[in-house]
Amino acid sequence: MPDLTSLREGIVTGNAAAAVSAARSALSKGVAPVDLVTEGISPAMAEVGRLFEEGEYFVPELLVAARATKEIFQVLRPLLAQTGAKPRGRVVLGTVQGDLHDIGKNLVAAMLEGGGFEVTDLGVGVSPEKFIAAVQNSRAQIVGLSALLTTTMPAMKTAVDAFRSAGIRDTVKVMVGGAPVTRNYAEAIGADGYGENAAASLELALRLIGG
Ligand code: B1M
Repeated sequence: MPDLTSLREGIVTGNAAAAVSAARSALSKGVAPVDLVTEGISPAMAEVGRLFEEGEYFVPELLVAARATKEIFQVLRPLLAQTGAKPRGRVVLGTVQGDLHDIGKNLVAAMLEGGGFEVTDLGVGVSPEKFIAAVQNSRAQIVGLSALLTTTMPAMKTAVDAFRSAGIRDTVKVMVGGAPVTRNYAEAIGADGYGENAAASLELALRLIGG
């Protein structure tokens, strides 16, 4: 596997142009798009999070790192999406109401697409009603909820309860994840599974559809 140091450095320093150029170069050398996610973007954002927690980075640094990540996704997403001919399954995905974090959710989307799923990504701050409408329209087998704040985790339970009230709970599997979310929490709110990271989420999604 070619060295992905300059890709990670581009993200950590918020140099989007350098990060995208390193991503393109790695792809041209045969690195699989999925490996760019797991070996490049994921560890780089973990490093950004560490620097933030240690007080070395502040919100502006987080934002430029997030922007660099998004620009790489623009290159990766079409490549990830074209890997499977017929989708293995359909997933509706979003960050719950009140929460604007989307980097982890985007990694999960990329990994699912790479694994052959058709993903409807509803973005951030998604209301239960919007999740319900998307599940009904797309006839998704799985709905994925992401939350990064302890204050927005309860919105996951609100969403699961709303799925039950709307009569779709038995037709769709619920997968949850995000840094503060745990397996116990997932069970407590009646979700069907907890994805610890993007790669584990793909395995989970395959399990949930019986694949
Ligand atoms: Co925010 N933020 N942030 N932030 N931010 C955290 C989460 C925080 C832990 C930082 C800290 O204080 N130490 C803290 C939360 C504390 C808490 O709740 N206890 C926090 C806070 C407080 C806030 C604000 C309130 C700050 C403020 O304004 N005062 C504010 C809230 C805004 C809002 O949402 N309403 C805020 C804002 C922001 C930015 C906008 C600046 C930026 C987000 C940019 C963006 O996403 N576009 C940001 C960032 C970048 C972070 C940290 C530094 C990094 C998050 C990240 O991208 N991680 C974060 C600190 C940290 O996590 N160390 C922090 C990398 C990403 C790859 O990991 O998202 O965990 P993660 O995703 C993983 C897994 O969790 C899992 O797979 C992913 C890939 O492996 N996963 C799933 C995620 N979703 C999944 C769904 C699944 C399955 C798996 O199934 C559906």
